[in-house]
Amino acid sequence: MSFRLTKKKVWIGLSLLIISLAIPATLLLLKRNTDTRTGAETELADVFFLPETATLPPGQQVRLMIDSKQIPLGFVQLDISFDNTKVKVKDELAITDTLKNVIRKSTNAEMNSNGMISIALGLSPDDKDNAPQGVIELATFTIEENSTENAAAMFQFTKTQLVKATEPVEVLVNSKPLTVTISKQTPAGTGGTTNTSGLSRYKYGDINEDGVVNILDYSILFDNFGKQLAAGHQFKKADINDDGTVNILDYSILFDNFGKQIE
Ligand SMILES: [Ca+2]
Ligand SMILES: [Ca+2]
Repeated sequence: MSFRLTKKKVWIGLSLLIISLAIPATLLLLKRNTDTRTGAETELADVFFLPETATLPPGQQVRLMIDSKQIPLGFVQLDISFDNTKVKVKDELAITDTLKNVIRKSTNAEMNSNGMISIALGLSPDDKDNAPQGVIELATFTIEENSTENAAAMFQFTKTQLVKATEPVEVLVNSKPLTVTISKQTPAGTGGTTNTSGLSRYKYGDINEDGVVNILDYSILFDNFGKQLAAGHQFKKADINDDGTVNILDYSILFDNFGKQIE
């Protein structure tokens, strides 16, 4: 009799033990799922324009860029609003072939009457194993002033939806607007020569300081892209803005001055 009681007690004890172990295990699993989700959300992609600021006139070619970091992209939808009483888009959007399926693309007439640029692009099924990632140029367009007076305008992202190529998950996006200044005063130095007024030539993208910003400077920047160059490094000047890393910001400065003579 006493043996049976003991056996019963053992069973109860075991059951309690299993339950008490199961609760923390479940909690741990739940926590791990939450952690995984939080981890995914920290992968921020940047959506931006190059250059980041423009002064009109004359017209300025603008590149619509994404830096998806390590995330392969399968689908991108972007809406960009602008004040069509101050600026206008010249010609049609030129879409690159990064994401080959053009699902939606505003026409020139739509953009200028609505003050809205809308683009939706998708990965071609043929490219499924070769989805773009990192710094991607999505499209280019040219902007012109639509005002006879000095003015300021912005191109702002009103919708940014990026979807991973590998799973139907949205990527969080950090977007930066394009700031446009319309200055009706004749800009100085339109002859293609930039006076450094005491600053080193490399600050304008002339990395090898031979007096012109060209493909040689580009190749130095390209070779050192992503690197942190120590003081005294042979190509330290590829870090044009001196922020410690050769990156898209330096590329942007070089791009703005490409072809110019630097005095
Ligand atoms: Ca040069
Ligand atoms: Ca830099």
